[in-house]
Amino acid sequence: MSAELHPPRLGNLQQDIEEDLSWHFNYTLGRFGKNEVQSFMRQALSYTVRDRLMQCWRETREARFHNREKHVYYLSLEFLLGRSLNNAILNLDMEESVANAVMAFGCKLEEVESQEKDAGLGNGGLGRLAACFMDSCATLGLPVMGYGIRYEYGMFHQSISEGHQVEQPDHWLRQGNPWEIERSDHVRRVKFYGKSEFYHNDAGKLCARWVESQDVLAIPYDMPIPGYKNNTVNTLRLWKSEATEEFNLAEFNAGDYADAVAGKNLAEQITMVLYPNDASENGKELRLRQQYFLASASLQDVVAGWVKHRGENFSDFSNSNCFQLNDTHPTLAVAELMRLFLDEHQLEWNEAWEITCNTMAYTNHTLLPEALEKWPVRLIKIMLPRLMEIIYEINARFMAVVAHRWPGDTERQKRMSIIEEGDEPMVRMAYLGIVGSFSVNGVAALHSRLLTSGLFKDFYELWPQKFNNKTNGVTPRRWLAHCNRKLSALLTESIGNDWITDFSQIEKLKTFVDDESFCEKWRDVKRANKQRLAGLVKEKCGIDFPSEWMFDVQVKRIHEYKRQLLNVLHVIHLYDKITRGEEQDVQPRCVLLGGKAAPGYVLAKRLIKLVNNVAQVVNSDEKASQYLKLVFFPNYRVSSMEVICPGTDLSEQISTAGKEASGTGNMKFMMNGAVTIGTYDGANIEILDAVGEENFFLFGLKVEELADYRARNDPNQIIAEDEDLNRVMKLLECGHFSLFEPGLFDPIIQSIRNPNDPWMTAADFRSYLEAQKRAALCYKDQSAWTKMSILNTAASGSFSSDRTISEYASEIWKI
Ligand code: 26Q
Repeated sequence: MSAELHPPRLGNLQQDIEEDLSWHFNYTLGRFGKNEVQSFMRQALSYTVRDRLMQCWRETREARFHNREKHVYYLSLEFLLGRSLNNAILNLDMEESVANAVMAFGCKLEEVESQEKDAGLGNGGLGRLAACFMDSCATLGLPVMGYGIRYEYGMFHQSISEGHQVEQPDHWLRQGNPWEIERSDHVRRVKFYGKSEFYHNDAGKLCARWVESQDVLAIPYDMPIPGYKNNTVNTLRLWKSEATEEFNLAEFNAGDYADAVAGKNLAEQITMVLYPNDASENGKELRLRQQYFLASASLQDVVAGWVKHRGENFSDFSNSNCFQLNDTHPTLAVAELMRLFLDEHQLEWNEAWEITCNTMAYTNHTLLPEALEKWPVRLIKIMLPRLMEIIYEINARFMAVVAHRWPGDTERQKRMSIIEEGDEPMVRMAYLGIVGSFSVNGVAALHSRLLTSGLFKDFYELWPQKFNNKTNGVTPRRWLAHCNRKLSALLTESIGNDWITDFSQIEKLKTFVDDESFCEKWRDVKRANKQRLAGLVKEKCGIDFPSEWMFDVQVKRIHEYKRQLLNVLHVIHLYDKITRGEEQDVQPRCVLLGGKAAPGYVLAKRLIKLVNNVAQVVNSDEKASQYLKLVFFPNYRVSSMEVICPGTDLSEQISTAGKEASGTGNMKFMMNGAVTIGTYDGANIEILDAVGEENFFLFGLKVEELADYRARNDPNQIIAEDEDLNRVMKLLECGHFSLFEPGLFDPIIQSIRNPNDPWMTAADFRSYLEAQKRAALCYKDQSAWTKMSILNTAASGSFSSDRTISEYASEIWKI
């Protein structure tokens, strides 16, 4: 290493980067040995790249502050960022020089990048959407800041033991996180428990205050969010909880020093772990504490900034600030902003309420009634006494509005009340969100329509103007430019490189669909990506995926409504067909399933076991394995999707119609040239509209048909009358996939045979099978398939999160 070191010079030439790497090895990391280069390159490089963001980060902040621009705050309990190093290098446009500099130290950039742990601070779609949105906001140069929680442990690590999911803690910060900067100068205090008290202020006004509370400190950690080659660096601020100094003061004074220090745990627990639950809420007190902790710390942060620069006049607050609530998880923000205005800044109710309602906007991400968040009044009363009073008052005034609009309609009042009455009165978080916001949006056209005609119908009748749709999108930087280098190069070679920031340009690809040499290049790229994926599958699962076979992929959280089961039934059907001698018309295929099950979701975990058992039988069958391979891909996460989606031919989006709010994996696959087999659900509908029926394998009952069908659904009869399904069920029921554990799959079998099966597995089986046959047939004609693949990428223009964010910016945020 160079003997004359100097502080980082921040140049972008290979030599500058090499020198800065040496600097960080020596001075930041204190690593002097040559043999330490391999192990510490990732960290040295992260600091080297981070240095180059710092100036832009400061300038972005200062420009925003000087211009007094309206700011948006994206409040989310989840930000599923994945890796940062690759993203920063891409956005700073320094890939070549970095790759060469790293090479000069004997390392390969791709390997260095893959040593970074994913920031897995989210469960799935909702958390990854927040991350894509942050990327688009920065790339569009919008003044948007994210607020979230710095979980010590992110989404659990999934390993598979004897076919079962085993959860292990994800201590992602263990090797340090070069992408965060602690900002102890912006600490906030968050109150819990205690009680409220009324008093007269200096002006003689009756005011409330929250006393005898147990406070927790919120320490902000800022992460840079670089825009794509535009010198913008936005901020994601994540809060960590810490005990206050006077925490357990009494015990300190009583001499119980050690016990008192141990007691700090209680405060520090708040941000310890992400709840790995992505649908049915489980009512854990700690989860509520997390939600309030985020809402309170973030709002205090924004309000304190306001007071510092504008003083106590809040009349312009809603023209300058907007909070976008990512589902109901942070909706206590509505009541918290009221508390800050009323108690800390002594505004009158009406003024405070008007500002609050004009500042909050709420996004809904689910139609499953069981996933609608509710918290016991009893719990909120104890944990957040002042908030509960404010929620009661909000509700009382809202009930008056309802009574005025529908005089005498007490049924409707009951239905719409923020407080659900009963033995255990509950606060309905979605209703608090709707009442306290000026905008309520769904995440795909169908979903938004179903919200206004179903779950939120009463509210839509009262305030139609609040409701709108913002169809989800994904960032083409990570989900194409970064993850699919080969396709990116081909795209840029043929249509230029504007598509990276103006994804509507991708449409130009259409003109190449009849260009044979282009099609050949397209196929070459797909083959290379399939080989890369096959390498990963071999490494993780020990199974060979021949790259000429069709790669059929379903990766997402494991859920009954997503119907991974339907996929498995199809695989069993293919296995049955091959083993009974009808292999001649089976298109050879490699089926990959992956995803995590919530640790308490027994049926979802059993499904994982089923996939593994079927895989065992199929892959070890001499004949079947000549046509069919099945794997369960362990620990599916953002960085695995970066390898999986470019290597996929067929994208499985097979939810029960009306259940998947949008889906976003569907968009990542489409961009990368996979063809979708899917139901008429969520954003699939918009994908289908964009690409045309002839380039999409549509199947299954539609929402409108389902309601009718449910009443007469008779799975047992369907099974009896469908020879193929009957054979599949027989294999399952005779224990062919559970030879040593009889009864293992009984709960799954029962769910298929259940006449009230909410997921309609048997009902959609035949139609799914037919769609699979069409897909297989089409795949045999490689030239036809390639055209479909090209047309899918070409039609994916509107599924960029840049388009989504532009709509949020102009229609909701007004920035
Ligand atoms: C709530 C309370 C307590 C504990 C956990 C939760 C919780 C956490 C996460 C509830 C739901 C989630 C995540 C939901 C989610 O990811 N929804 C998905 O959002 C995507 C982005 O809009 C959509 O594309 C998917 O259709 C939707 O399922």
